Order: sequence, then structure tokens, then C-alpha cells
Amino acid sequence: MSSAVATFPSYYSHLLPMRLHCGSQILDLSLPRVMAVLNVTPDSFSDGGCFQNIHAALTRATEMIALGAGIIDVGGESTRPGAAQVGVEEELRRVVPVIEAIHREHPQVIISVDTSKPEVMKAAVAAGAGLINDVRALALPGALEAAAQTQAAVCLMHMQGQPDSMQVAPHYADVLADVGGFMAERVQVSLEAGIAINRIVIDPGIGFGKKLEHNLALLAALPELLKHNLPILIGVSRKSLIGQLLNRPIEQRMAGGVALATASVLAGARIIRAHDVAETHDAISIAHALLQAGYGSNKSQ
Ligand code: 8Y4
Repeated sequence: MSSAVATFPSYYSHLLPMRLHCGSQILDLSLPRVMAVLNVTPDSFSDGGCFQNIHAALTRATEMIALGAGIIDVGGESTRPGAAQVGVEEELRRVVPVIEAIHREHPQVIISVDTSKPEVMKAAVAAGAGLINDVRALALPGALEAAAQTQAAVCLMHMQGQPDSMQVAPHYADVLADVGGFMAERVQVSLEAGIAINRIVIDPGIGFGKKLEHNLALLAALPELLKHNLPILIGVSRKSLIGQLLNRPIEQRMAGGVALATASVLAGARIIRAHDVAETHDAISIAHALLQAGYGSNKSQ
């Protein structure tokens, strides 16, 4: 074990707080959940701008729900390395009509909004979102207060640097200590702002200002993050660490992503953000069954 902190065994992850409060909705995390990616950016052919695009996004959301998605993550600002910034009005125009349409058609499904902007958080929750997925962990001015005020759940993600430059030269003295310390700080700040503990999810931010070695170290040490006693979200789908490990382009990374999703759930993650919903749902259902059977608990020894 690379840290002095006592680890919380991953096979206890199913004993963590299992009901995430998402405004008026509750997400049952006694099962691991797929958070399905729904990009509403112009390059995705389904930005919320006009009726046809809203309809295309709703059709895709409906399909992903049928394939097992428990959360639909609607994003109007690309956070891929090097992506251009988007203004508030443009982001609102893209995400709000899509969230309204999904919420009207599927009122039981949890919708998350992938944003860092306080105005977008408030409008998205008013339109039906129950979870704020902020890769900047509520660090922009006004974001903490906006999120607290909504009663939605929040995902606090670790990132080193900013999306436009984070992959230039990631460096850590101790990536596990850095991410662990960051989580402790952002959780405390969120609690002090009035966000209840049963509204918080944490995420080490795979690929966000991290080299392959950092991503692997974080995934290998995932059980240590369980010491925060909060649900853990992991996003690995199609990311470059899979490309680096397998020498595969984006369109050939599904199996690698499914393997990492399985490993993450066995190590304690409860929410997996993914593009390939059916495959990820199958994999994490198997991982859940293994955990229920005592996987990793050495009880036969
Ligand atoms: C191909 C496709 C290659 C997509 C890279 C990517 C996370 C996240 C993203 C995550 C949480 C992405 C919004 C990056 N990743 N939110 N968002 N956790 N909470 N890149 O890991 O998908 S976007």
C-alpha cells in the first residue's frame, strides 16, 4: 500500500451512503450506475439550438435509458483537452431545452448537467437536472453558492490546470496525496456552503491534467478514496489512457473502457460515466454481483 492512510476495503463500497439526494429525486446507489454521456455541442449534431437538434438529443437519451443508463449527463461545453471556451448564453441555449425535453419524457431519470457556470447550474436544475457535474469542483466565482441553493447533488472532480493546457506537462510529487487532499478540501468547502453530505459525489478526474502513470496510480488506489465515505464517480470511456495502453484510436477503445469500468466498480466506484451504455451496464452489473458474493473479501481463506 503506497499511503500511510488505512484503506477502506473496496468490497465495503456497497455499504457506503447509498441514497444520493438529487433535489426532489433520489438516486439509489445500492447498485452501480451508468452515467451516459450526451454531448450537446455543435460537433455532436445534437446541440439544443433548434427543434431537430433537441429531438435528436431526446431520441439518443431515450435510447440510452433503455440500454440501462441511470443518469444522463448533458454537456454543452467541451472539456476535452484544447477545446474552445463557450459563453454562458450559448451554453444555456444548448443544454436547457434538451434537459427540459428529457425531463418531460423521462421524469424518473436523473439528469446531470456538465457545467462549471453558476448561471447554467441554476437554469439546468430549474429545467429538471438533479445533479451538477462540475469538472472544476465548484471553483468558479458563484458556483458554490449556486449549487448550494439548487438542492441538486454535485460531483466534485479533481483537475490539475485548465482544460486548454492541462495535458501539456502534468506533474505531481504524489498524485494520490494531491487528489486526496483536494477532495477533502472541496468536500469541506461544499459542506460549509450548505451542501448536505448526502448530495456529494467525488471523482479523481481521470485524464484531467494527468499522465498515464498518474491515471493508473489513481485507479489502482481507488479504495483509498473510499475513506471520504462518499460515492465515487469514474470517467474513463474512450479516454487517451486506453489509447496509450492499447495503441488504439478513439473508435476502438470500447473494450478497454469496459475493462476499466469493471475494475473501477470492483475497486469501489458507484457511478461510471460512459459513452457505450449497454456494454458498460452489463460489465458493472457483473462486477456488482461479484461484490455481493464477497469479491475481494478473502472470506474463503
Ligand atoms: C474521447 C471522448 C476522448 C471523450 C476523451 C474524452 C469526466 C467528466 C469528462 C470525468 C466527470 C472526456 C465531463 C472528458 N470526463 N465528468 N467529463 N468525470 N465527473 N474525454 O472523468 O469524456 S469529459
